[in-house]
Amino acid sequence: MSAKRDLYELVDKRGNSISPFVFRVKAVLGYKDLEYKTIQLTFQDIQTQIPSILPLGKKEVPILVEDTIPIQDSAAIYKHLELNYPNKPIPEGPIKNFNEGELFMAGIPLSVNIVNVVADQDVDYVESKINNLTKRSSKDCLEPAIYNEGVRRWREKCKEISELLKDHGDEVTYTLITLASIVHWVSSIAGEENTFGDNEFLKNWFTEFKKKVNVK
Ligand SMILES: N[C@@H](CCC(=O)N[C@@H](CS)C(=O)NCC(=O)O)C(=O)O
Repeated sequence: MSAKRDLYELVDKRGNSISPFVFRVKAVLGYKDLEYKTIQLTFQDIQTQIPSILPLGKKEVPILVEDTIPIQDSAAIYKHLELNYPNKPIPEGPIKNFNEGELFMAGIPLSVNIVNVVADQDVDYVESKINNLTKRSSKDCLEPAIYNEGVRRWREKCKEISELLKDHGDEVTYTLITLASIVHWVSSIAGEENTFGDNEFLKNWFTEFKKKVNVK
């Protein structure tokens, strides 16, 4: 008997999914051909609705409810799905010289554009998150001189990543799902032009990878 699955996700005002961690879960489910329904939440919804689903959990998505059992945290959900649906395994597959944290950090200056894409009721909340993280207002971070320097550094990092992908790009591993999730996060918030620039290789790899793991 197949399970019923609800995946709680974070969306912006256009209804687009903007969380890298949710992307990871969608990729694992998609690659394993496991069906699921998404429940779209704003940041405000996460704060108000998650306690009734998971009273002792963090106010964060992703949460996957399989039948009636909720599981939180993308890594825990990956492990659960790997254990219970081993027919299409997804190995961890670490890549030498790929540092997930560095790529994520490089994406932060571009992710400040989140103030312009979230639902109206989320703007103040994300503004305070940006202030905590960068010690600046989003307006200062988005000043062209500062923002463009962030874009330049991000693209430099993407060039390094593209070199690694030339050897590993055909694989479906959790490391590559993580890498793709960070590219997804930046492009969903900062737009494709800022994210890829003239890096056609990364853009094509990302498009093909999403097809392989069944993520739109
Ligand atoms: N370690 C968690 C991180 C999840 C996380 O940070 N989720 C963010 C969305 S990208 C969230 O729900 N944030 C809610 C908030 O900041 O209020 C995982 O891997 O699932």
